[in-house]
Amino acid sequence: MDKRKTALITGITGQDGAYLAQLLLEKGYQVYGTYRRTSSVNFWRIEELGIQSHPHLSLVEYDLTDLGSSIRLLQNTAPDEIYNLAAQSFVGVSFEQPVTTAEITGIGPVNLLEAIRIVNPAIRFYQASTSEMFGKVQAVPQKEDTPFYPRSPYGVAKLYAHWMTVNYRESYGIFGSSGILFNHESPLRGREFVTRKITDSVAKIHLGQLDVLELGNLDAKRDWGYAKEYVEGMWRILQADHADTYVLATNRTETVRDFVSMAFKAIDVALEWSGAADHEIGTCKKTGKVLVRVNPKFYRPAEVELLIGDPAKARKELGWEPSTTLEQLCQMMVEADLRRNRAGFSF
Ligand code: NDP
Ligand code: GDR
Repeated sequence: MDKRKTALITGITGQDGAYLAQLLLEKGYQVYGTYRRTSSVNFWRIEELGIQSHPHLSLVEYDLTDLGSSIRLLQNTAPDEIYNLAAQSFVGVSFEQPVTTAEITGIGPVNLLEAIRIVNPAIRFYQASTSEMFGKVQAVPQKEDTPFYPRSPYGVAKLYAHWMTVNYRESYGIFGSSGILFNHESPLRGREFVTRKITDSVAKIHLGQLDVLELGNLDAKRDWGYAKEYVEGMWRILQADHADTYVLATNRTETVRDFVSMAFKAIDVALEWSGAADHEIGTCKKTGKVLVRVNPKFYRPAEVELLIGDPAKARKELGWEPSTTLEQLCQMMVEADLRRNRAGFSF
């Protein structure tokens, strides 16, 4: 039997880290997953997936901003593949903490690339690049050769890490690949992100635990897919013959407003929208009760108005194709949040 492959996942406490760990364990990998030291444990996602005690999963404390730790991490875990998912990943916060975001999301990956160069240049490296690098619309749909124009400190930091991955590939022959992933969601999505904020709030409204859902820009359009399918794409990217850059997306875009209506539909509530953009409201068609309200405090200093990706290259070269519809995804998320809120806890 072949030797068990070893994968290192940075950011296993996040949405993608948890799903990717589950996938790689199913594929027979030895998985090392990194987490940050915090004052309270943060393992709810791997617990929810039931993999926290898997015999082939080891959790390692690590901070991406530390070069020495990055070198020791690779020496101690000897991975065949690294999936760098760790990041300050919330676009909204990046406007408030641009320097921290640059250090973690921009420079952090370079610590890993340097560690690969020093410890073992044969390690395959996946960088979690993002559709936020496209930012201000330059072309529709966006694909691998669409010009970048990031609109947030997060997008700028990710673009730096993206180009550094390309640069290490071209300069040192390192197998460094980037997945330019469009938004992907799931019941394990953090509650600060808009889809999960919506599904969690809809569940709370249904259960009488919340009156009104407050949101920012309802006109933003996003290409939302299902995270579980996207981590399969990450794995395929590292199994390819050569290192490269791939877009993963669904090629469908909807507004935040559409997603809100969809989530309320999942609890049999039809919404009616009215009012000007910065004080728009969504009311229940049947009762007239206000259930959604725009609060400009959630607006961003600069917005990415429209994202829609073209995943043709990934389909052709990797055989990757998403199949879960946005309606199915939304339903799945509302159901999970109803279950959690009924049980009296929601992370
Ligand atoms: P999450 O925010 O859910 O997870 C981010 C992870 O990074 C967490 O485990 C977090 O740890 C960890 N982390 C943050 N800072 C550090 C640090 N200094 N050192 C080590 N670990 C750190 O993100 P997702 O799972 O949604 O996304 C995974 C990656 O993919 C991210 O890089 C994100 O930017 C990128 N991406 C995500 C997309 C999406 O739609 N989800 C789309 C495109 C790209 P902790 O739990 O302690 O905070
Ligand atoms: P995004 O995701 O910025 O695309 O980044 P987010 O869900 O935060 O925002 C999507 C859109 O919704 C609008 N919006 C709101 N957003 C939040 N969070 N909260 C609100 O109340 C709200 N109201 C409206 C936003 O303005 C935006 O237009 C995500 C992250 O996972 C990144 O790490 C990743 O790289 C990209 O997706 C692709």
